[in-house]
Order: sequence, then C-alpha cells, then structure tokens
Amino acid sequence: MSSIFKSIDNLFNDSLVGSKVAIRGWIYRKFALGGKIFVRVRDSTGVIQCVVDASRVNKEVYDSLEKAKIESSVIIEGLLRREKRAPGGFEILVENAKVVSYSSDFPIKGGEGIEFLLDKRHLWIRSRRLTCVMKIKHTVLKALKDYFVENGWWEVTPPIITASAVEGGATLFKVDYFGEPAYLSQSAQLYLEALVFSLEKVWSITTSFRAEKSRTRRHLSEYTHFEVEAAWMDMEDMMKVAEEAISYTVSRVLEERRKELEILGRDTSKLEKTKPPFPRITYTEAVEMLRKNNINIEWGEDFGADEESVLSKKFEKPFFITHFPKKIKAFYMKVPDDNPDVVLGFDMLAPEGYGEIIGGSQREDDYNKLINRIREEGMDPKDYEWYLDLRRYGSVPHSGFGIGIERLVMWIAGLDHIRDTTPFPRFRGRKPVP
Ligand code: NSS
Repeated sequence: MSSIFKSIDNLFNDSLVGSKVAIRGWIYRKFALGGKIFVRVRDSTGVIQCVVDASRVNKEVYDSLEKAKIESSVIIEGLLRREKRAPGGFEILVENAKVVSYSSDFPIKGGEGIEFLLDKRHLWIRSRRLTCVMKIKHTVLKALKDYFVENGWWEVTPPIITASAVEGGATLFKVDYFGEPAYLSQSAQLYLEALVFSLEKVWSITTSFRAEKSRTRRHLSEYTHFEVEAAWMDMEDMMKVAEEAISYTVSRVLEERRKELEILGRDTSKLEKTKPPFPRITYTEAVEMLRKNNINIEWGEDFGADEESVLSKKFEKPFFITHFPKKIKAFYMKVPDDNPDVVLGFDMLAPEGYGEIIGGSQREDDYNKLINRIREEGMDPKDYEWYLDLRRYGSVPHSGFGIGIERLVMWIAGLDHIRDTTPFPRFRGRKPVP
C-alpha cells in the first residue's frame, strides 16, 4: 500500500468526509457485530473506529483483522465517513489493511492492581491516561524553557556526580566513583550559584536524586528538577520570577492541552485562577492558621504532608510560605539581619491540597556567616571549599529556586499520585524495573 498517512486527530474533520484516508497505529479495542468487525485504532494523537465489512474487503484482509489481537500494529486504508454511533462521530470504512505485527495476548486487560501495572509499566505507558499526562509534562517543560529563554536567562548543564550534599545527608545516594565515594546530585543549586558570576541569570533541567525513606504520594527517588539562580536578586525578586513562570506555564497548558486535561477529568476552572500575584504568608502565620484548624504544632517544627495539605486547601491559587525557622532549612539560606531565628527561604505550595511544588531562597553571600552556618550544621567546611570561594571572590546578593516538575504536573493534571507523572517512576520499595 502506498499512502500518505494521516494523524488520527486530523480525521475528525467534515472536509475529509468521503475521501480516502490512511492511518498507522495499534488496535485499541475490537468487537464483532452483525457480520462486521469494529476495530478502534489509536496513534499518538487519538482513537478512531474502523469498520471492516466482509463484502467490501478481500478475504485475506478480513481474516487478518479478525485474527489480530489488541495492540497489534496495523496500517488501515479506507473511506472516511460520519457515523454518530462512533466515538467522536467519524469512522473509516476499511478498504485495505495490513497487520504490521500480530500482538500476543496483551497482559493488561483492565482492573489490575497497581503493583502489576508497575511491573508492566513499559506496556502500561501506552494507556490514554498516561499518554495525556506525558503530553502535559512536555508542555510544562516547553513553557518553562520558553519563559526563561525569552526573559534572558541562560541554560546551563550542571553535573550529576557530586562530592557533597546540598539538601542534607539523609537522602543522599552514594555511588562508587573509581573506588572513591561520590553522590548523585540532590540539586544543581551550588553549581548554578558558581555560574551566576559569569552568566548572571541561569537555569538548568537535571535529574535530582533523593533517597527518601518512605513511600508517599508525592516523593520519588529520582525526579526532574528545573532550577534557576540569579545574581543581584533578593528573595522578593525571586518570588516574582517564580509566580510569573508558574502562571505562564499554567496558561500555556490551558491553551495547548485542553483536550488532555478534559480526558483526565481535570476541573480547569481551578487552574484559570493561577494569575499573579500569589498570596504570601510567613511560616509564623502558617503556624497560626494550622492551630486555628486544630492542628497541634510548635513554632520550629517542619510541615509534613498533612500540614501542607490543610494550608493548601485554604487557597485558590498557588501561594508562598516565607521566613522559615533556620533550624529546619538548609545551611546556604540567608539569615536576615533583623531576625537570627529565621531564613530568607520560600516555598511555593499548590492549592487544592497538593502542597509544595517549589523550594527557594536568597543565599548567604557573606563568607564568615556561611562558614559559621556550615559548622553549626555539623558539616565540614573542607567539603565546601570551592563553594566558599564564591564568597571570597566578588560575592554578590543572589537567589534561586527549584521546581519539582513531577509535583507541578501532578497538580496541573489533577493526579492523586506522583508516580503517574513520569513514565518509569522510581521510589523506595520497588526495584528500578522496568
Ligand atoms: O529540596 S528542595 O525544596 N530545594 C532544593 O533542592 C533547592 N536546592 C532548589 C534550588 O533552590 N535550586 O527541592 C525543590 C523542589 C521541591 O519543592 C519539590 O517540588 C521537589 O523539588 N522535590 C521532589 N519532587 C519529587 N520527589 C522528591 N523526593 C522531591 N524532593 C523535592
């Protein structure tokens, strides 16, 4: 068959009715009715019904489609017509077809449990739901890149193999680096800080690794980290960048991925509210809000998923929590002159119970204060010699943040678990297979 193949979503078009079309894809559903075979075929763009009538195709074609099981790969040619009983209102009346490869019995039939589906993840990613989520993730990444490139930020490529912790030793993955210990990166931040001295405004997309001890709905051991860092910006400046970047990203998804959001059943009216400025509350105000909601929490305690979820349900759009207690935050965050107990750190939380999607801060730019903070945290300044150099040679005020892309996608797509935001999720309690 020599044909120009069309994407399935382009076929839902009245101007093509009556013309001959050809598609390539995989059998999605199949049933026989009144001497005809109804084969629904999917490609990366959609699903269309194809009707095989024994009186209109040769026996070989009919038999091959009768024999072909779900997920067989096929090429189909036929006449496009309107059919109100077909999903989407169009179908192809098959004239010719070729089974490119006959599929064995597909192991996923519906109704299986999550562990089985994770074992078969390499096949399960063909599902419509996961396909929609992957497309939304693509658009999220594209929008963020566009935002930063258009606003004059440079993309850079930090390493993954590192010598020391950024976000605390507890979640480090150790690797054997030619016989010496090394660690998989938790964050590109320290490298981005080094790069602002030449490029001033930088961003990177890297994979970050966290050996999270527990299995939760929002923690992966490997995730996509979109990080930004800029010289001459304080915490306020950085929060403005964060709220603009997130608002822009959500608006692009609403523009370009409506269909996918609808298939996922996402209430888009909630996303429409994502416009700057985002509300800002301090950690201290957040503690008061929690206490008013009968949550017993002492000033100085970190928020867990439960606390974040309660706070996050109080807001209709993303919001910031700032000025966290120093002792629950990383060593590199700047302590303001007027309050030695807090840091100039901020988290952005998504609404609807989703919680933290961004963590950022103004960095400690003073050499002596930074070395004291490193010691206070029980770390060895020798491990951070090169990082301390950045405060020795022309230090400047600077700030940055990291977006957890899977957390952001989880909220935008309205998913109840982070695992479906990534094709091959990694988390504790499962071997990294497939
Ligand atoms: O630990 S963070 O809060 N902050 C940093 O790593 C900074 N060093 C980033 C920076 O300023 N350049 O992580 C940032 C975000 C956090 O808000 C989450 O959205 C996400 O990274 N994150 C995770 N996503 C999925 N799984 C896990 N385990 C995870 N940990 C953090």
